[in-house]
Amino acid sequence: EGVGVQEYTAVKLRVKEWSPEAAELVKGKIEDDANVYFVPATLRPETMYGQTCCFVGPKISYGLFKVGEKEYYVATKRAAWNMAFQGIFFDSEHFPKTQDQLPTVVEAPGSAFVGTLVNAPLSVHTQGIRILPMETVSASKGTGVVTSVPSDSPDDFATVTDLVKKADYYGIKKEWAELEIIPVIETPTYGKLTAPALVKQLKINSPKDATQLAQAKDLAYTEGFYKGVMLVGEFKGQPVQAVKDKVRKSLLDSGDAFPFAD
Ligand code: A2H
Repeated sequence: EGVGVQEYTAVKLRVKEWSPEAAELVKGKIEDDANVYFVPATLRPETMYGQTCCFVGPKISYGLFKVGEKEYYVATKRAAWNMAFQGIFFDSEHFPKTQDQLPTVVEAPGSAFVGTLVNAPLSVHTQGIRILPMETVSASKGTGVVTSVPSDSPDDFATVTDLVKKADYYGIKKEWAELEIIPVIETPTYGKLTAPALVKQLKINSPKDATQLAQAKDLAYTEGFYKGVMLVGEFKGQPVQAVKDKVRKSLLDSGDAFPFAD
């Protein structure tokens, strides 16, 4: 964003099954019993119950970075470099002096990972969710990975709608983008599905309607934070404002997420 620091929650989405292309790429490069995680950065940890897929930029370059014993993160090189400075995967002894010294085992465009099945913490879709393409992911923000909560993020809803409509064009299976969108937060103005309501109200037709999407995003965020009530999970029935930090802490404590500043 240029100025200031965002305090994100980076959620750990463990790979259950690689896309055929990614399976080829990682073959022989990582242990058979390694844990690999996509690590989307979010500002709305309280919405993670509603994750239905996870986005990468198809043309953005990603790395698989070794972060520990048989443990790897998928993110942009820029994000991995930031993580190194935040002590997320380095002791001072092995600190990389340049980005080229990051422990990168594979580098590939996001498109190579599309179709990969990951386990998303807190999501009601416990069988896993798919890695899917989102053209509007920014390479210079967060980790370059964005988990999708179409109930509460207008950007995510506009993108999954487009993916379902043009599944063949995107080279995906329609059902990957069509997981059920469950209500996560209720607000007085937009009801139980804030993002779909706003996308309809502002007549947003495409993930590229940047101006209306920015407006929808602001409205959704403000309404959700100040007037939202949780409809699922451990804090069901409680105001978002009161539980946002509790959901975050719970994800951090269980080891399903880590703090990430950018
Ligand atoms: B949020 P800010 Cl439910 N490119 O998480 C594009 N978008 C990115 C990104 C990137 N590189 N990295 C993170 N994001 C998204 C949940 C969510 C988010 C909901 C509602 C609104 C919302 C589920 N997606 O964001 O520009 C991530 O999506 C709207 C503020 O750093 C992250 O939080 O302020 C948010 O944008 C970070 O946006």
